[in-house]
Amino acid sequence: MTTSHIDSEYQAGAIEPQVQQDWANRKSFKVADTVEGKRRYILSMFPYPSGKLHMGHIRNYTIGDVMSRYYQLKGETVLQPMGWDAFGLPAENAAIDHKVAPAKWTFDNIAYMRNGLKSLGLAVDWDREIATCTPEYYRWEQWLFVQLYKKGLIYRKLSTVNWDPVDQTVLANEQVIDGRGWRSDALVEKRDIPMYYFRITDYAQELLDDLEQLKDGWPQRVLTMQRNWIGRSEGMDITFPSADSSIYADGLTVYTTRPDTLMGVTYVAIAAEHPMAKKAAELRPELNTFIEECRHGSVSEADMATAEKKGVATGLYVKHPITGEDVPVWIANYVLMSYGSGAVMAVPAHDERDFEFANNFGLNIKQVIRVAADETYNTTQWQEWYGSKEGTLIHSGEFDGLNFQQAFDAFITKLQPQGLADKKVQFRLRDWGVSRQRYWGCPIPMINCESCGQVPVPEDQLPVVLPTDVIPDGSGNPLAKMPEFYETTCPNCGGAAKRETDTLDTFVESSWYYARFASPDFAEGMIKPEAVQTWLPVTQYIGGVEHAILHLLYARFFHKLMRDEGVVHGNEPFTNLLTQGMVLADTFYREASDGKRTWFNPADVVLERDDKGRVLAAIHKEDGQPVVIGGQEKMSKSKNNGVDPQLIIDQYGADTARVFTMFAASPEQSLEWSDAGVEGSNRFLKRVWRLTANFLEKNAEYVKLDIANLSDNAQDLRRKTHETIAKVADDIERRHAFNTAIAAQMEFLNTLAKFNATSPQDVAVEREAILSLLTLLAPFAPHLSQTLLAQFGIDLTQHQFPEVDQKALTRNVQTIVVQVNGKLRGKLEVAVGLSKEDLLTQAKALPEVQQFLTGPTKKEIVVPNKLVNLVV
Ligand code: ANZ
Ligand code: ZN
Repeated sequence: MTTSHIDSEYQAGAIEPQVQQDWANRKSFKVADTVEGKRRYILSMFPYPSGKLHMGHIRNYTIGDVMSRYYQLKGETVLQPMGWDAFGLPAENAAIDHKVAPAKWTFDNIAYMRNGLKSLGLAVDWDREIATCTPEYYRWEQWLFVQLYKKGLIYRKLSTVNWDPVDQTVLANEQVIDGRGWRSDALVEKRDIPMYYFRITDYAQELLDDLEQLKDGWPQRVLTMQRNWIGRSEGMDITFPSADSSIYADGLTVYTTRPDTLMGVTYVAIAAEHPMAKKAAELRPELNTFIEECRHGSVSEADMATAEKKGVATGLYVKHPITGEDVPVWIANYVLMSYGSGAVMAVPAHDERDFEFANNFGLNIKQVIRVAADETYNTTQWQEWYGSKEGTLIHSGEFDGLNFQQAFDAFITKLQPQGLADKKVQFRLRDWGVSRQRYWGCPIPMINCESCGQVPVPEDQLPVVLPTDVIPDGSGNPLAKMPEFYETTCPNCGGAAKRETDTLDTFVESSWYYARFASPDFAEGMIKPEAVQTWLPVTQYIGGVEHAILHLLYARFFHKLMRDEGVVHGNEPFTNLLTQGMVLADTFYREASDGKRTWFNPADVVLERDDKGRVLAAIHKEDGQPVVIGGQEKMSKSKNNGVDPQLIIDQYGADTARVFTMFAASPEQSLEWSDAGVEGSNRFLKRVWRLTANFLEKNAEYVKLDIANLSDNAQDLRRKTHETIAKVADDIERRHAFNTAIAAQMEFLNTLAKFNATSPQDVAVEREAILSLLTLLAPFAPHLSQTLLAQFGIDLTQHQFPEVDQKALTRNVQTIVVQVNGKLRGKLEVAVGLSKEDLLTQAKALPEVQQFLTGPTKKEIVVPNKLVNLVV
């Protein structure tokens, strides 16, 4: 049945383009919007079109592709789409640097990267490709925005943001590094500007509760990160009445999770933006210097906790709610206006931040919780107790001796009737500010009218199209300078009005693309209802752990928003999640006298090794001088240790790149790049090729397998074949251990290579083994598999994963233990099913047994398939 002659050597460069063309011609991976039967949606996080594929992409997409192809072989219909997270800042920066419109830059990059991904041989339905920067896509995002705005789930408010005075934009907390803008390095200021917010806090409890539904499909670590980010805490609002209500009437309400420490409060700290701080500054203008200072620096909680504790006394006092004593009020840089009520009851003895602050300013420290048995304490001991709710109250008057819960109840009982305390559930999660003062994003579909205020763009006027022939110059948002964009009429009163010129955070696009893939061309709504039924939720999502918090939380939130809008069903978008590890590579550098390091790409460095292969030194290729070996680090621009995957694909072929990335580490682990590993993977594929080519050369005749008539050798090979099938299936399906799945195939290949067929039935078994190996390998090296299987008349795209033949797994030889008086004395290798008599004869004949048979046997026990015990 051999169809054509193949090269005796593996030529990836020759076969891969052909196979890819074949898939494209036949649309092998196209799936319909509605499908009956077993189906699966496998999604790898879509890329940002930066212009370059990196190893992280290769890893991410190969994992998804291995899974997709595996389940296709199992007879399922698999949706594996690909698209582009196409809005965002880098396009604008490129525009500024190269004077090219972000749209052009983006689409050029997409074209280039699409070719790169196609050369990797992904089983993607390319007819479903989407780019989030197209009006066909974002029009539905605008539609949802309008619905949510009408429902009150989106609102506009003035809010304090990180403002980069050089880039003229709002920065996210993570874009502020040591108080400076991540790109401009400018000192960040705080500014109050109107922004649109998604009311994600309305869903905080549900986002928390539904994590329970994900506990079998998501990594524990990611669930914990989500839980901590949502940050539910149960505590108490406690009010400290104003000491002089003629100055400040309201008193101060603080949020605390440790009301048991109430009697240890020695001052109250407020945020610089707190109304009481403003009041104090009116009385004492010198406070403005500090308040102004707080306007710089980050609004991130993590930064605030670690920054040096700074503050000023306001000169104002509040009354302790229990004792009525005056408590000084300080403005402190570690108090966030956006959390709780922007005020903290400070207990330096039991809170680390308060302790640091009190020490800096010589404030009282009063211990009120006793944790250790004896009462003597020192600050080192306090350190250990921070955060502990274990102790009992001391120095707390009538409350002495109570534990945490008792104290909680006692303070509520005492203060609630006076309106001074209330139980409170607090979430760390804040509403999601989505306005960006940027050009290259989805226009916010709102109109600002002088007389009507904010008016949503009517549905029949959607989409609000972003002009694409714009080249930003770095000074603010170009949309705000384009009357042809912003001039409009108010849909409400018909008067002249101004379009919103802010665009949406790009996290909004990536929050629902997974759903759009189900029916990417649907023009009547976000998703076609039948496609929702067929494809959602995503069965398996794959991506970097760096997205474990924000992206996944926003996507989960969007799923619930869309559910409540009737667009999707179910509560969660991603049933199973796999987070892949980082890709690492060697680093090399030289250090100048001022300590500045220059990093060299591994491709420009030669390693000198001793005869055992140990690395002795690293030498720069060009100047022949040594460089320092910096160890393995995450591939990054800053360490110049990126390996361009396209070079690997060009040199060795996509199949080698795929096998290497899957073999070098299990998906959750870090993957260490190594040239030797790439070569090893390539050698493996070459050996598979050669073995198959040899077989085809020698065995043109097809022989039907007859399992009843196999030689021992053939039975052994057959057992290995079916053991490997079972192992690879289990590794892929249950363990996601793609590396051991490949290792098992390598071992299988070794067994196959040693097999020497001497009869037509031997050849039949060998053929079965080779076809099985080629099929097991197909998810990893599909081009090679498809080409070789074709030689057997098999079309990979129609092929099935082999079934495990349980009969093949049972050994025809088994080991029987021989005992004398219950002690192990020898072992027998015998055919399965040997008679009792024959077993006994063989056991007694063993020399190592005979020496213990000192007399006639009194009893002879045979446990079938296991042991013989001779009693003398
Ligand atoms: C007194 C106290 C004593 C506190 C103690 C802690 C330990 P979580 O658990 O994360 O919700 N806090 C309240 N509002 C704050 C704000 N706006 N900025 C900074 N810190 C704020 O944190 C709750 C605790 O964080 C609260 O409990 C409060 O300090 C502080 F031994 O109150 B605690
Ligand atoms: Zn109006």
